[in-house]
Amino acid sequence: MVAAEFIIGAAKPELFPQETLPEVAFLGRSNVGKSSLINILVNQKGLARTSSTPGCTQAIQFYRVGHDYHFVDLPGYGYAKVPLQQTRGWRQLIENYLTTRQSLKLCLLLVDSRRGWMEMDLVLKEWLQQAQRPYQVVATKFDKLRTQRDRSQSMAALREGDPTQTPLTFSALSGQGAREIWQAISKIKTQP
Ligand SMILES: Nc1nc2c(ncn2[C@@H]2O[C@H](COP(=O)(O)OP(=O)(O)OP(=O)(O)O)[C@@H](O)[C@H]2O)c(=O)[nH]1
Ligand SMILES: [Mg+2]
Repeated sequence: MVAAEFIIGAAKPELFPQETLPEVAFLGRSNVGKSSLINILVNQKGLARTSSTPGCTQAIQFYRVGHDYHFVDLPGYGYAKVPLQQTRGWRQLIENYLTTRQSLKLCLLLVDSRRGWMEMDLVLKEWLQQAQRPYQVVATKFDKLRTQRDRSQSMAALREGDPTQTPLTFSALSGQGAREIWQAISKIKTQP
């Protein structure tokens, strides 16, 4: 068990905390389950705020996880009701973070296993590849796929969208997949 604590919600780069620990960033559409995944990984239900209303996480939320990592909850994208102006601000903030952050060691790119790759996911994935940012695809809400056939189809579609990856599966309901995600995180160096 690790003790995790909230550091800051940063709506501008000046507020990003010092790069003292290697960082794991959680990226994906609004409502895909980024905050829920963080809570399960650190085993603290209310640490990252989750909501059935998309667009819940606005600023970049930084958490310290034990003495080993920062977990970074990035605001979700692709939610139609967020005003365009806000979308632009989001892009700038995220791009700033992703391009400048030296302590960022791993991006977990979350994709809803029922929906598969959406346009913005693919844009972000290609962006990560070009920026040479190491990333791992995580298929979320896997509990919602009831049959083996649905699960296989979902995985096949995810692989097709990114043949370089073996997606990990995750369910925040059961916790299934958390161990494998921790294994992926543990591989990053413990030095910034
Ligand atoms: N069934 C199921 N529901 C999930 C799972 N993960 C998240 N949810 C639900 O999906 C909704 C959104 O989850 P969040 O973790 O808040 O999603 P988010 O990606 O942080 O969303 P934003 O902060 O808006 O970008 C909540 O109602 C969660 O309870 C899962 O694995 N299975
Ligand atoms: Mg969130």
